[in-house]
Order: sequence, then C-alpha cells, then structure tokens
Amino acid sequence: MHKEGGSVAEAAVITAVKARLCYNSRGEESIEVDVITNEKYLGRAAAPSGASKGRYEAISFPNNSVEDALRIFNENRSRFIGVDASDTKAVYDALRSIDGTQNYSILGGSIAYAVSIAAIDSASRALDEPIFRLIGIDKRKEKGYKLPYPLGNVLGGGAHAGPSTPDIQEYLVVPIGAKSMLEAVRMNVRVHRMLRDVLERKDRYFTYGRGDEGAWAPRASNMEALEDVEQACIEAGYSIGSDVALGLDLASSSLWDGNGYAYSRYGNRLSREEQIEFVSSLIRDYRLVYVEDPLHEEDFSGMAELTKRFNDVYITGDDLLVTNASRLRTAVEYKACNAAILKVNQAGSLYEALLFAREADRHGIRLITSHRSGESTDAHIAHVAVATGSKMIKAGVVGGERIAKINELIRMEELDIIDGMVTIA
Ligand code: 2PG
Ligand code: MG
Repeated sequence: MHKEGGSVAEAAVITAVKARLCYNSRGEESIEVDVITNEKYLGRAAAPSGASKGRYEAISFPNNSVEDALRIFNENRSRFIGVDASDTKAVYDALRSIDGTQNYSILGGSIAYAVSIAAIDSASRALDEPIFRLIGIDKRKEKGYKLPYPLGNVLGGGAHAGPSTPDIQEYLVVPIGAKSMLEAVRMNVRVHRMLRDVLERKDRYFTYGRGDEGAWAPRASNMEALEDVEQACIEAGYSIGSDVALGLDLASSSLWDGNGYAYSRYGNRLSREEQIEFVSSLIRDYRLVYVEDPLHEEDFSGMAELTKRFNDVYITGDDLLVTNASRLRTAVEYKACNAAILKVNQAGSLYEALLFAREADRHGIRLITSHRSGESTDAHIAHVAVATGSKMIKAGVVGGERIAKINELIRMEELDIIDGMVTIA
C-alpha cells in the first residue's frame, strides 16, 4: 500500500521531465535529469562516464556534445509524459522512439541512463518502495534479496592515473571472510588505509595521490604494486584466501596496440600467448580470485582459454561484453568468461541493463555491478546490484562519489527484506 497524504498512489505517471548540464567526479561535463511523477514526486539521476571505454558501449553524447544531447532531449520531452515510471520497458520504448541506433548515437547514452534511472527513482518515491524491489529480476520476491560483496579498488594506474603509476588499471580486494556489509566495508577501508602506510614506507616522497576512483596512485611497477597490496592485507591482520582475496582489472583493451600488449610504463610488450601466460602466473602466484578484462575486447577465444584454466576464478568480461545481451551470448558460445560486469550506462537504459542481467542469469554468468571512473554522487547502482543478485559491486573504497554507493548498501542492510550477504564461491 502506498501512502499519498493518507490516500494511496496506485501508479507513478510521469508528469514532467527536465535535463541540465552537470559535472561528474572528474570535472567533466555530464547530464542530470529530473523526472516528476504524479505532479509531485521528484526523481533525479546524473550520468557517469568511463575513461577506459569499450568500443561497443553506448556513446555518452551525440557528436560529443552535451548541448546537442540537451537540445534533442528538449525537442522530444513530450514523449515521456504519461509514461508509467515504474515500467522500465515503457521508459525504454519512449527513449527508443527517439533513438533506435545500436549505441545511442542520436540521443546519447547519458540521456538514456539519466532518464531511465531518474524515472525509477521517482517511481520509488511515489510508490514508497525501494528501487531494488521495483526492478528485481524476480518481481514476486517478497524477501531474500542479498547484498553483494564490495570489490574495493585500493591501488590504480592505467587510464585512471598518471604516467608513473602501474600500467594495470585496478588492484582490487574482496573481503571474502566478511559476514556483513558493515564488516566488509570496514575491511576494505582498513586495507586501503594500511596500503598508504606501506607505500609511504617505500617512497618517502609519496604524495598520498589518488587516481580517478580514489585508489592510491603511487610510483610503482605492475609487480611492486601487487606486492604492496598483498603486504597491506597482511599488515592489516588479514589472511589472504580466507579473510580477503586479491583481484585485478587489467583493462587490457587499453594495453592492446593491435599486435600485442604494450606495458609501456613498466614492462615490455607481450604477445597474446605471453599475456595469457603472464595472467596465469599472476593468478597462481597471488591466488587472485578475480580478473577483469585480462585480454582485449575482441579476444573471445583467449578469454575462453583462461576460463578453462581457472574456472574457480572470476574471469570477468567488461569491455568484452559492454553490458550487451548479444555480446554476452557470443561470449557464452565461446565459454569466454564466467562473470560479467554490469554498467547501466554501457547499455544505455536501465531496461537494457536488466535484460543483460537476465541473460547472464540464464547462463550462470555471475554479475558484478560497477561504477564508472567519472561518477556522480548518486547511489542508484547499489539498488541495481541487489536487484540483479550481483555477487559483487565495484564502487571504490573512498571518495564522496564512491562512498555514496557504499553507504547506501550499509543502509540497505537494515531492511527486513534483505537477507544477508550473497555466497560468492
Ligand atoms: C572499468 C571502469 C570502472 P572506466 O574499467 O571497469 O572501474 O573504468 O569507468 O574508466 O571504464
Ligand atoms: Mg573494467
């Protein structure tokens, strides 16, 4: 039953929409959308943006122009009026009546993201239901929603930090031994803080500099960085393999030069076969439980080789899949991965991202809902993670725009219909 000044709101009908230019956490221009339902419930969302984007993901803005996106949106605003904001498909249909292109080249993925998320945000207020419940894959579910493990980026390089940082984009920790969200978050924060001490001890000129996602951005080689993260876990009092485990996002499409993998900052060029052996040795030597984009976005068969070798490790596709159900089907044919990143803005709209989640579920591919390196202070993706039964959420460890998602998960843990943490093994 839904309260509306004593009466009940039966539906959430869009009565007004508005879009504006805003800024993301990297100081880049982005788009924020307001959706109002029943003439009074305000839903609001701002689009995030990546630095290491997949070739096949939705583009952010038509002609790279926020102004063009706003103009086309404003010309078509009336198409959203009267739409049921709780119906992700209806919102998608309205978006697609303006832009039928594969990658949202007419309207831009930022509008698709912000409209679809602001709509469900508004519906959540009108209907007095949490977002995750409105979009849960199994809508009949009365309870039993579980929380994902926070996958914490503690040290970073690549496209997220400067030239003396590692080539590898993200060094990640998972608090696999945590029994609650609060404990999991505490563990990630503790490792992050301890890592600062480890880095400072090794480099007295360490500036405490951090990259786009709040991960430390030290002067360190690819292998030194791994050693440092391992050291920080141990000094934090955790045993690797039972309390915490390590992971990497190699974001390999950024390293791939068409012929080989160029570790231009710290290392050499590796052929495809050498890259497969390199990643295999990292998995074995550091007992990695999670490896994202170990090969570039077109190499389905190389990914399949790693998945075959390490089926108990999360071999995860990000740029490989770009939250696209048809690329996921190709990956399933190849057996190219056993886990998938879900980024709503890669797909464009929330509806398309949920289709992807359903497809993943059908094939036993485990999901990891993820932020982008250029983020807003919104917390909606915490709900997307719970709604899709994601095993993990990659949302960073520190920084206001990262903590916004983490704190929402802490709040969600208080709800009766939340039933503890997922099992990640
Ligand atoms: C990634 C993401 C998020 P970006 O590669 O997984 O961590 O980075 O948003 O820059 O694509
Ligand atoms: Mg990635």
